[in-house]
Amino acid sequence: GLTDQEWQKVLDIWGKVEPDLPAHGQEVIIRLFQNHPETQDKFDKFKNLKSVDEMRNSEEIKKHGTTVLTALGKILKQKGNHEAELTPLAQSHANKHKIPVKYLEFICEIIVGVMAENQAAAFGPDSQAAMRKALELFRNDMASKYKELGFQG
Ligand code: CLN
Repeated sequence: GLTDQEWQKVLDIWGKVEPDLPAHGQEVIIRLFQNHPETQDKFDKFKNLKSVDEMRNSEEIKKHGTTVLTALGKILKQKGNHEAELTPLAQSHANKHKIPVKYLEFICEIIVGVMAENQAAAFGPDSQAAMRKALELFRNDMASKYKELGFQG
């Protein structure tokens, strides 16, 4: 787990991301699709988007990015006691969307990268390390749930 100090760093930096959640979310999704095109194939609603320009102009991408980061923010705020939030997310991503754990790794790495660019001043090495730890905990707990559900993600 994370120490109280580490959670404090995570929630401090998240507080800086939150006022600008749609922009961060949009960037995360676009970069994910650019760097890992196989992730885009999991979305029926985004399969038609071919170029970065089309992605930038898509309100749906921005909306989905906001949905993802809003859900992640709710999870982070539980400071590890996120069972209630994680269970439905693991169920949908395993059973319905069929998302391998590897893809969760991809998006977490991209989230850290986008935060580092947009929040350069506030997101120092200690904050980055704490954020990575929090995202690792999220992924590990998702992976455990996947196992319980019998999904070999
Ligand atoms: Fe996801 C839908 C949160 C990573 C693929 N995702 C949702 C919803 C979220 C959500 C809330 C709507 C409710 C639901 O279906 O459940 N996703 C997250 C969070 C993360 C996340 C939080 C990690 C930080 N999701 C992923 C990926 C994966 C994926 C690893 C592929 C690339 S990124 N998610 C989906 C898909 C849907 C979805 C395919 C369904 C989208 C739709 O058709 O509306």
